[in-house]
Amino acid sequence: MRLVALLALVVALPVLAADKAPAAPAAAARKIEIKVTENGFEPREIKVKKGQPVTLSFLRTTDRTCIKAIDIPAEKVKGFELPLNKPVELTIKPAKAGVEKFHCTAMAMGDGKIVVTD
Ligand SMILES: [Cu+2]
Repeated sequence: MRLVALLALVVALPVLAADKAPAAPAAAARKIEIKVTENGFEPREIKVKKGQPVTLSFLRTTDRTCIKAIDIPAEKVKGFELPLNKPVELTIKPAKAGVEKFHCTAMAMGDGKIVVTD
C-alpha cells in the first residue's frame, strides 16, 4: 500500500513540475514605471537590453499636458491611450540597439527616449 502511494508520488512529481514550466518566461519581463506628470515623462529616458522583453507601466497623473496617448514608432505603437490615474502596461521587445523615441500622439511632444543597448 505504502509503496503504491510512493510510486504515485514519484510519477506525479515530474508532471507537476512540467506543468509549471511554461509560466516562467512571462515573469521574466522587466517592468519599468513611467509617470506622466506636468513635467512630462518621468523618467524621460530609460535603458533596456536588446531582445529582452520589457513592460512599460505608464501612469498619467495630470490632465494639464497634451500627453494623453503615446506613440513609439520604432515599436509600431500608435495612439496607446493613457487614462488618467490608471496604470496601463505595454510590453515591448526592442530588436536592435539604438534610441527609440516615444512621444504624445497628438503633437509628437514629450521627448521620451528608450535607449537600447546590446
Ligand atoms: Cu503634445
